[in-house]
Amino acid sequence: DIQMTINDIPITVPKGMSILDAARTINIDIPTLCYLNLHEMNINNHIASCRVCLVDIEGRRNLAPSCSTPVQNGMVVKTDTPLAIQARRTMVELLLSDHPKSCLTCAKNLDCDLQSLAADLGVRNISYEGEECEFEIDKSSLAIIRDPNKCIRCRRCETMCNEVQTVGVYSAVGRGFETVVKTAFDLPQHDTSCTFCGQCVAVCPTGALMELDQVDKVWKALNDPTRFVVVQTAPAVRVALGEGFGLEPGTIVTGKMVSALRRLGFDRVFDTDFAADVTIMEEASELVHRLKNGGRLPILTSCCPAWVKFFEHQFPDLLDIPSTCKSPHEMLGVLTKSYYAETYGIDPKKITVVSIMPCIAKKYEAARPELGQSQVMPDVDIVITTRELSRMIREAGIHFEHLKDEEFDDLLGESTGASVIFGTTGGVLEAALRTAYEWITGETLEKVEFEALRGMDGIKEAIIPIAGRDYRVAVTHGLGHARYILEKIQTGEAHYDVIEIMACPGGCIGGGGQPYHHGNVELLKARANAIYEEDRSKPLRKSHENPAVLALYKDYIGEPYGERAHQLLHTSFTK
Ligand code: HC1
Ligand code: SF4
Repeated sequence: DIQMTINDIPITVPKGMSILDAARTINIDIPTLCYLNLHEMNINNHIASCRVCLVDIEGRRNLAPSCSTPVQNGMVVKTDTPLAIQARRTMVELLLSDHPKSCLTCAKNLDCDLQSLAADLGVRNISYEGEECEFEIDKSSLAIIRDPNKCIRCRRCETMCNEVQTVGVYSAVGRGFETVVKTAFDLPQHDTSCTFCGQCVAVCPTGALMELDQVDKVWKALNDPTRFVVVQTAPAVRVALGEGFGLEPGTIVTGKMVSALRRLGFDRVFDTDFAADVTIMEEASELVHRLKNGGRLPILTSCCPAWVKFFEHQFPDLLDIPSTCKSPHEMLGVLTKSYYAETYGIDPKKITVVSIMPCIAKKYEAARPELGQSQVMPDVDIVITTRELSRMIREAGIHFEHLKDEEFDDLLGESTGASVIFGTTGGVLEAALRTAYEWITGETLEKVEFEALRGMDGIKEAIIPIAGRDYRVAVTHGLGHARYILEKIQTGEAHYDVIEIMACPGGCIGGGGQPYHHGNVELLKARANAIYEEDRSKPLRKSHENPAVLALYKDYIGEPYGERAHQLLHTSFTK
């Protein structure tokens, strides 16, 4: 252990800790900008480029960046000397000198790290005259808008994309004021191997990386009297939406969210969770089918569109192993336009399906041509993120915190605890095991919690004995971890039966469309705990017990994994 003082407070901290983290142990927050460190997931932006976290260390001539300077025995650190504070202010002034000043109309207004830092440091003048750049804004993709003019070269996006996701879309080019983070060969984002996971957006401190805003499209549909507008909400949205209204991370707002959506004018409010239960019916059947017929294992979950795009680009030789199930929100879309429409005699062409997702890649997924009946009638018409929904609720002047809880609409609104846990890493596999166990053994599974699959470790593995056979299963989140495990499968070093893969750290709760996680693991844990709490509160916790799902199969689909199920609920992948 190391003994030292920070602002005259003596502390003992472990060797190797940074001064920044040491200060946080005694509730002293040194401002940061480029810093990004998700300790448990081994995510760290080493770059120390912004120099905003400078501190005074006794006996040293220069100020030191606290994020990258390790603690030492006897160190005497001051975080608040006039010199340190002035140096930080200068750094921010330099950043602002060539930054657009259009804060009022910036999509990141009031949610921007640079803006709040300038406010906290009381920057009132910008003493340096920098020249603003004039880069083209990249609007090529259906998911991400990239405005290099707002880039402050912190390179968090680069660390996220290159080291955590191992996709390698970005790199910094140029020197000094001319430096900017760009795609390789300056290609439009759409033409790169970007998976649209949105993790670069989740950690960008400014408005340089944003989701494609589709709120206007939703308002237009809602105000078109000829449209029957249906909305569905993903599992992870209900444990994060409240943050947009000042509620604690991990507050469950399912009922308020439903109420808000009705007030916004949606004709029906459905739950993606219903379709997550359907997904389990299909995926567990597919697993049993592969086991009976000697099909290729492992089976990989296919509900995360960023992960799907990743393996299409990076592992084309493995395209026969993912489950062919569409993702739950796509299933809910197609079921609305078939089962629901036929049951109530509504013309499916008049239905607009809007998905509220924690995810940016779902925007791109909804536009995939195979996910719908021709381009004319996609399964899902518009996708907006959790953040976009909070903006809509605010635009409508709804006092979210004061809303009374309401229930989802019938037919596609009922769900089990198994579907709720889809929203956090390990949940899809746990849900599938709850059903597969009972189907394979014919016995009741008493203990539904699979603890080994829970938590924030990047790769989780377990051996699950079912009816005399040991099933080797794994869960990964973060695409780098997926790559690691898939490469082992390619070389034959590892053998599994089932693997759950999610692109975002923490799974959907850490999605690129959620209130910004800023790389805070505690926040992700609070959301995950809320997901498990919601699961525990449900009277039914196994997908195959959902009465509305059983009715769907009895009245409309027939056998799970049968002919009609294939037509509606399954898809294919492209090299
Ligand atoms: Fe997800 Fe899914 S869990 S992908 O993580 O399978 O986005 O929440 O909606 O579709 O159900 C996201 C979350 C979500 C789908 C489901
Ligand atoms: Fe990389 Fe994901 Fe950002 Fe695409 S969306 S650039 S894959 S981090």
